[in-house]
Amino acid sequence: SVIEKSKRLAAWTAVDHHIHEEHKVIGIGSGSTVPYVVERIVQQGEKLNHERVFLPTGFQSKELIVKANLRLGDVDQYPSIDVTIDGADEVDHDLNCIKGGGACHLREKVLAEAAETWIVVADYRKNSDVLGTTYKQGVPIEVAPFAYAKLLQNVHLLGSENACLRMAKGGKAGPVVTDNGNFVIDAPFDEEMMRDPHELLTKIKMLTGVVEVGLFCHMAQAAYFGNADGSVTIKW
Ligand code: DER
Repeated sequence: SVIEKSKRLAAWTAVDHHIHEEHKVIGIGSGSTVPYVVERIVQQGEKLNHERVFLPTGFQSKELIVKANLRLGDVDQYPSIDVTIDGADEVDHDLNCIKGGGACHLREKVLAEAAETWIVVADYRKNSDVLGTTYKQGVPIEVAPFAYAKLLQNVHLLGSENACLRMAKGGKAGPVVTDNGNFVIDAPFDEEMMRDPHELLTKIKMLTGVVEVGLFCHMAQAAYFGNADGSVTIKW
């Protein structure tokens, strides 16, 4: 499909621009775009990849690394990462991202912060101006299960009347449970609040029981978007 082609285009271009011989410790994000990142890295050859270690941002990311026969590493052993490449749900004009559509944003943010360079890859649907314009499900917030009901109230008071607990769809009754054993609250905020994502991030993060917030502000060095016409848009 056009969207899959644009994901591959973004991922291949980002790998070609940012993953070179000297990069040995590489963070792999989560979602449906990063498989194309791994695909392109594998094409750099076994010899080069045998000298590298790849750190996952969750179960799906780990499976991707293992299935590609790449060397799996642990962030405990490699706290400093050369490059991490990850997807996003939406990217604004300032490279701020909504992340967490896949409920992996805690480990994603740890590996994003630990990386010398953090690069976002996405299809054209994610290329936005103000967050919340295209990704309407709300800011994903990973929360401690014990605190979720109280947090829902506090997130409502903060300005998200429609905030709700993310329920599993099919295959499991009850809420989505993250790789860390936590719940996710999706909290839509109005455009006014989404125009200052860093301010919003700070307010949400201060609420008791919040584990991590799916707003990645001032973290990306560049974002690559594949377009339907076969071109690539790079924001930096
Ligand atoms: O959850 C995340 O942050 C993932 O990176 C995900 O949102 C990216 O989505 P994708 O499937 O469009 O790459």
